[in-house]
Amino acid sequence: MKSTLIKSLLLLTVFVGLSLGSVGCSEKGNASNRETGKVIKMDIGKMTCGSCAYSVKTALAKVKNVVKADVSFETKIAKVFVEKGKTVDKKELTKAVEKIGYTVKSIKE
Ligand SMILES: [Cu+2]
Repeated sequence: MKSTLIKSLLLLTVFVGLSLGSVGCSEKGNASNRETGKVIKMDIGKMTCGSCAYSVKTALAKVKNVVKADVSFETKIAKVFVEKGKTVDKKELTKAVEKIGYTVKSIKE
């Protein structure tokens, strides 16, 4: 009986540990508290579904000085939020999109 209790306590600890771990994971790459300044709008080509839009969003968010990116599959528009007081290299944004197989039809601030 006693060993069963220990086993369930152990399982509970593992479970709690795992759920805490996944919470930490989902917060990775969070926009945190960086303020956004300018917004760059990009017209993205070759997206065929919502998951394409998500891939583009993830790629854009990794570019230097980008706080976050919003990509709409419906409008094919990507909005890139630049960190306040910083600049983002448009060539880097284009490269990030093309690297994963999509195209940039236009890009403007
Ligand atoms: Cu897709």
